[in-house]
Amino acid sequence: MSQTNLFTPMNLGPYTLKNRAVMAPLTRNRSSETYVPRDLNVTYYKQRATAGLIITEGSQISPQGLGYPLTPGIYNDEQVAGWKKITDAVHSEGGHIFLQLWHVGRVSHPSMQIDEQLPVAPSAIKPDGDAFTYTGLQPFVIPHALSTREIADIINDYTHAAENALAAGFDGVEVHAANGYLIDQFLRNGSNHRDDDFGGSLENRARFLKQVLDTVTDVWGSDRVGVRLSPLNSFNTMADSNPEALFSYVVEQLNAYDLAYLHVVEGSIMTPIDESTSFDIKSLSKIYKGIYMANSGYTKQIANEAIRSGHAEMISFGVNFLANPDLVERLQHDLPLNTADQETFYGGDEKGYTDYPYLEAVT
Ligand code: 8OZ
Repeated sequence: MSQTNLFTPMNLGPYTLKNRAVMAPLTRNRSSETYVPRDLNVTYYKQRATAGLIITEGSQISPQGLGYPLTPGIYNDEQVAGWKKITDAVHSEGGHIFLQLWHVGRVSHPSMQIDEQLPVAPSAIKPDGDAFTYTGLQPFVIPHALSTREIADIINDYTHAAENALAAGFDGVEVHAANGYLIDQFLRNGSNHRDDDFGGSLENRARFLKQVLDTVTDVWGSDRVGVRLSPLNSFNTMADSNPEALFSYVVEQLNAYDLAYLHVVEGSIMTPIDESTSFDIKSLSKIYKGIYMANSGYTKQIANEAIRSGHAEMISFGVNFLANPDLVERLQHDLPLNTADQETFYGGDEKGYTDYPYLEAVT
């Protein structure tokens, strides 16, 4: 009997995916100066359409959601038209593509905001370190703590962005609730000190995520919406007093949504895991009843073990997809992988973006 592995097709919501190897969302800072996807971005995504599923780089839901140079938006018609070229190209290759909906919250800088306004957050707590601005690194500032009225406005921005993603021809959307951005800032009590309905108890801290999911699933139907969490990631000064309790609760709540998938960053990016509060992250996949997508340092062998053991149904690959447009074929046939060039990860042109060679070109 054949065994399910990374290369076995699967159903995801209404779709049949060619395999379970997913291109993870990767910020590449190569949109136009008006945050519109360009032809260079079309080539990049088209090259990677043999992934079972592509999840795009984070796309800000509003000008306020911006925190890094040249990341593409999904809040105006020009951006929808730019993304449409990408979804058409990926579909023409038989691929599937979800857009990642992103709001950075406090991980921004007044120089990146309309009228030099303060970045927003659940509470007026500054992250450590510097923002990446158009004039280089600048220290983070104390963000503006959102009023409940302003929170409602952001939920409306999510609705609008979700509608735009539908108009742009995506197959679904992933809600970015990971890596220290706005939704994660609400979830964790290191960044959320509110004493209203959006802070304090686990129920209250999860309320913003649930309101986002309520509206996004209204637009898309729950089976075309995924969500990404990073329970152990300390990037962007994320901390929680009891991440196991928090994320066990959140994942239980997600069961009720019947989503396309839950995507978990099981490790940390950029910064080390806080060992004092870490827990057995694999336990979350046991709590979750739907499709679980695992991320962080998976090789073909570990991916296949995870699928075989029932830990995960799908595995996402970041750096390896960045450097190997034909990653699926290379993994399938145990062929060598291109090495990723860190210098060209964030910003630049086609170098380190669309010029990684395919196997045929490897001698
Ligand atoms: C690295 C650099 C900039 C942004 C994330 C969107 O961590 C990001 C990101 C990663 O999810």
